[in-house]
Formats: sequence, C-alpha cells, structure tokens
Amino acid sequence: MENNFIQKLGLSEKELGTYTGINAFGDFENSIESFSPVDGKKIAEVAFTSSSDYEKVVEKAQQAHLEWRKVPAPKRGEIVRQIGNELRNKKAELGQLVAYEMGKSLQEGLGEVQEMIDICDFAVGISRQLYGLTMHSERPQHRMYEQYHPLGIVGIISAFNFPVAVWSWNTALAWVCGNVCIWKPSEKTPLCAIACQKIVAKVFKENNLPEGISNLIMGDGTLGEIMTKDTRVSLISATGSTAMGKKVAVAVGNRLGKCLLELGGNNAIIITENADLSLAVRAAVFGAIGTAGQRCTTSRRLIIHESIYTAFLEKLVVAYQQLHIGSPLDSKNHIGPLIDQHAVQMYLNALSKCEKENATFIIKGKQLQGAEYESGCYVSPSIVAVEKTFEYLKEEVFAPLLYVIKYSNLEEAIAIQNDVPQGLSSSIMTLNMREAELFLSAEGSDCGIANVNIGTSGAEIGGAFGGEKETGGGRESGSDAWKAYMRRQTNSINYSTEIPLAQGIQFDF
Ligand code: UN1
Repeated sequence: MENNFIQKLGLSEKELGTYTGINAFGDFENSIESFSPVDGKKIAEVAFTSSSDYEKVVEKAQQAHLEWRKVPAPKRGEIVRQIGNELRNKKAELGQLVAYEMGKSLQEGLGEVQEMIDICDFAVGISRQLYGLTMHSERPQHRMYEQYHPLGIVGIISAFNFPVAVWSWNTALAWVCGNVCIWKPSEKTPLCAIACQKIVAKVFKENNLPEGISNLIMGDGTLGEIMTKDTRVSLISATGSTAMGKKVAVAVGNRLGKCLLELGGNNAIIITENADLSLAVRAAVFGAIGTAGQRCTTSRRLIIHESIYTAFLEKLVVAYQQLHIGSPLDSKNHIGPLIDQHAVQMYLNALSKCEKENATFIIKGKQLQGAEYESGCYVSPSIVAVEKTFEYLKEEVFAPLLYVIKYSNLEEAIAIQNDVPQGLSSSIMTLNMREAELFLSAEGSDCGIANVNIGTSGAEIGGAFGGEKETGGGRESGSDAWKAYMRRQTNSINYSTEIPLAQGIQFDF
C-alpha cells in the first residue's frame, strides 16, 4: 500500500510528540517508534513529552482557557463545525492512517473518522443546548436557576483500539462546553494523534484562536500518572483497561478531582430459543471477530439456549470457516492483526489457560506464520465451549476469543450475563417481546448498553456510551454526556427589599 496518506496528513518520519495547538516541541532523548501491525514496518519515530514540557503544556492550556471560556458557546460550536468539515476533507487519509497504524480494516478506519465527524455535528447542536433548569424560589421576589460553566482543563487518556474517535467524543463536547484539552493518546498509535492535532490546529489558527485549546502530550503510563495527579486538570476522561482505570480513579480520587472512566467490557449475547438464528450468527460473528476482538464492546460470551445450542454452533462454525485473515487494508479480509506481539502472547496465554482447564475447543486459534503475516501480529480466532462456572470467563481478553455457554431458562441466562465484574455492553437475540422486555428491565442486564436483536458492538454516537461496575460508570458521547464536562452552579437572586431566610427561619436584630 502506498503510504502517501501520511504525507497528505502533513506527517513526517520523525515527529515531535508535544503540541500546544500550534507550537510543537519534544524530547528525542526519549522517543517511541510506531510500527504497523499490518506489515511490521516502522512508520515513524515520535518524541516523548518531558516533565518540563508537560509544565509548558499546562501553562499554555491555562492561558488558552482564559480566552476560550469567554467565547459564547454557539461560537465555540462554530469552531467545532469547522473541525468537522476539516475531518470530512481528510477522511480518506486519516481513515487509512488509522487502519495502517492500528491494524483495523480500512472500512472501520473510515468509520472511525465518520464517528468523529458525527460527534462534531452533535456537539455543534449541543453548543446551543447547554441547558440548566429554573426553579421557583420559596421566598417572595426571588429567582432561582442553575447554569453550567466550563471545568477548565480536561485531560484525555485514550486507548489504541479507537485511536481517534474516542478522543473526538471527548474533545468535541469538552470544547463546546468551554474547556481546553490535554490529550495523552496510546503510545501504540502516536501518529494518529499527531494527525488529529494538526487538523484541529489548522482550524484554530485560521480563526485566530489561542494555542493550547487543544494540546497533545506523548508518553507512557508515567506521563499519564503526572497528569492524573495534577490538580490543575479538572477532569480526567480515561478510556482503556480496568487496571489502568483503577490507577486513574485512585490518583484522581485522592485529590477529589473528577473522573470519567470507560474501561473494560466482557460483553455477552443471549441467544434464546426464539431468536432469528441467521440474524444472531451475523451479530455474533461481527461482535466477536470485528477489529480482531479488540473493541471494548467485542462480544466475548454467547449464552445460548440448550434447545438451539447445537444448531446455532453449527451455523457459527460454518461462518467462521468463511473468514479471511490478512491485511486489513485488503477488503476481502475480515480479520486483521492484533495491535502487537504482546497482544498475541496474551491471546496465546488465554488459550493455554483454557487448555489447562479442559475447556472444549470448538475452533482453536493460533498465531499465523508465513508471507502475509510477517508482522507476527496475526492470529486465527477461537471458539471455546465452557460451563458457566469457568474461572476465566470473568477476564477480558483483548483478542478474538469467544466463549459459548449453554443455558436452560432466561433468568439463568441473565444471571450468567451479569456474573462478571464488567458491565459495558449486552444484547439479547429474540423475537419474543416478553424475553426482550425482561432483559431490558431492572431485573435484566446490568450493563450500560443493552440491545435487542443487535450485537454488543457498533454503538451509535447519539447514545451515552459507557458501562457499570468495573467498566467505570462514565458516559461519553451522546445524550446528556456533555454534563460531565461542566460544573453546575445554582444561582439565587433577591430582587425584593427584604432579606427573608429560607425554611421560614426568623433572625431579627
Ligand atoms: C471502544 O472499543 O473503546 O460500540 C469503543 C462500538 C464503538 C465504540 C467502541 N462505537 O463498538
């Protein structure tokens, strides 16, 4: 594949890793090399952010916020509209870079950029709807209302699997809410982040807006830790593993800062005896092997009714046999590589654990060798039949490993579905309205996302995205998720000549 999309995005082989809007600086003493899992080739070397550079970034961000918070919200929306348009212009190139650096299919890379464009449109609308309530005061000639103000600096920590979209869900909303952002992307996908930064920096420059409304820092967990402990960063929005999220929650909680956590999932599809099986197979296959099992919404467990268990598995196996594994840039392939060889090792370890526990392999995956697979990151998918008590069912393995479990009644299926530490996405495949409604009720799924006749992955940006329990409880993207990026203020105004106290308290002197 021609790499001219990299040039078209204004990127070079050696990139500075720290950007404060328009200025860039970095420390090549400490740098990271980005390799494509598609072909194993080095894409670029990116400088890390030193701790003194981090200080400069925060100062720039603080200065920028003093300006940005004064810009009326709908005018901030206008800037985000322009960013959406710039993303439309760069969709092909950015989508290709996402596919090449992360290893997801070109269609999914383009889809991710489309999510960015869509959230910009959504945020433009929200910029005119940052509504607070008004309420009636119990005191005469008094008025009460509430309003939302920006928080200040929002720190964004994002993962490799959605290297651009997750940032945009956060920034587009944070910006219209009047915040400035500091982004620490995954060090596994640094070039995607620099490309995004360059796109937005151009728009800020064209509008004579201050540097530092958007800031990029590059580094590993150590840098993330510095940011999470920093009291100048009002909100930390972190997307990634539960282990990372727990560290973030402790650091931010310690200073009573605000957190928005979107962490691991262990998503299940319940397939009832009333399911449309051909629909269920398609939902399950995309859910389990799409993005090579590296979505936080990936389907990791199928809970299948005993009466259709064998018939369903036959269909599933036929579908798996038709899957092509190879370069995600070739549209005939369904499964691309894992992000790196470490991820491959984690997958192989999980398969060994299944073997040790005598789980039944319906399809056993492996690491692939040979001409097309030189990066060492390609694996074939697995389907493993287990009992509901299987110990490792509770762990999220970020790979195409699908567990299948048999159930006999829906209450049991729901209990199995909920019996994991994570609570992100869930779905039921059924044409029976009683089953569907029970699943969606308070007695049903305990997840942040619960679908009927749709798989667990591929959520739209219009809904609030996130989950419960070890998924962290945060909500990003649509609905009223914008509220997490603002502080709420209750205002009471007395326009009388008296000073009456609330609750009828008399205090005469
Ligand atoms: C993630 O994997 O971090 O629902 C987010 C989906 C995507 C988002 C996934 N829209 O699969």
